[in-house]
Amino acid sequence: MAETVRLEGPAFAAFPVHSDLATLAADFAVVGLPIVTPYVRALPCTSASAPAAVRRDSQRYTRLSHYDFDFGGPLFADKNVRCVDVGDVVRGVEGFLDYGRYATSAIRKILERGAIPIVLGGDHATTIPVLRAYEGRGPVYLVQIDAHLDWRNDREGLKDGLSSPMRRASEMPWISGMAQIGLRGQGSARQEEVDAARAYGKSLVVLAEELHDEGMKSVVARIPDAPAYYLTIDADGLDPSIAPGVTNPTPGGVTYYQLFNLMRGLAKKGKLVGVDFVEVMPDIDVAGMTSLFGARILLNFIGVAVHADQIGN
Ligand SMILES: [Mn+2]
Repeated sequence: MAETVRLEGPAFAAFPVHSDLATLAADFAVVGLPIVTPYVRALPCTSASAPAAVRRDSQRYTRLSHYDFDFGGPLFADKNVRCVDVGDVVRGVEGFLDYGRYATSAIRKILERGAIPIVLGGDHATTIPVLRAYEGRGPVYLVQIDAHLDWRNDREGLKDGLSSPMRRASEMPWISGMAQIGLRGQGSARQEEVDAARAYGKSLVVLAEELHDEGMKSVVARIPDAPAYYLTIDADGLDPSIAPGVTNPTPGGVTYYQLFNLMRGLAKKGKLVGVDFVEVMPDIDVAGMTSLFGARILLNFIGVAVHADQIGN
């Protein structure tokens, strides 16, 4: 069995659709992975519909030749940047872990074709099969925006769920370290998870309060230099005033310009090799603000890579 990739509905930012991964010829490939962790004791999760919501709201950002004041010119700098939407890796009757294997296979094919994955989750379990696809492409430094540590070894016996992505990443030899930015309040972590992250020794934890005190530029300076950075954005890491459509809205989160400055700072240090935006709950979102934010910030990710001359000609 192999994964099936297909798009129903509008493409992200009206990009061309190209679902045949074997013949992909792109700099950036948007892909939806509607992964939802099957925890029994958990709040309802509707992130399976998030890729469609982010794509819907991305239609507002299709004036790519217009002046973008956040970039001092067009978002893609009038360069030839090949962006496609490959669609979603289709969910069938297979189980959670088998679907994860399909996701890894799809991301691996995107990387083999030389494209940078722009991943629409899914809950935060999405990041685990995505990072597995980077095996052999390390070292990759992982940067996480999140309210939570996500370091549970397992929950309900499940090791690849949304409470465990950073723990699983810590076990991948090609992941050289991680910065965890925006932590605050309560999540699934207990003292033992905090201790485990500390014992790992390569996790730079930046509390939300520290970020607000010192500013993102100072935080970026603390992130180790690396040849490659992968960015995972949990919507609940953002402030709920700009991203309310999450299971656990927690005051004090990361702002738009902090996240934007993080991307620009990372692009000066190393190559941006992938991004995901996860944990959006479209059914409890407010006027689509969270999916709209996701659409904008993922376009910014592409724009930052282009403006840093990493991509395009
Ligand atoms: Mn998370």
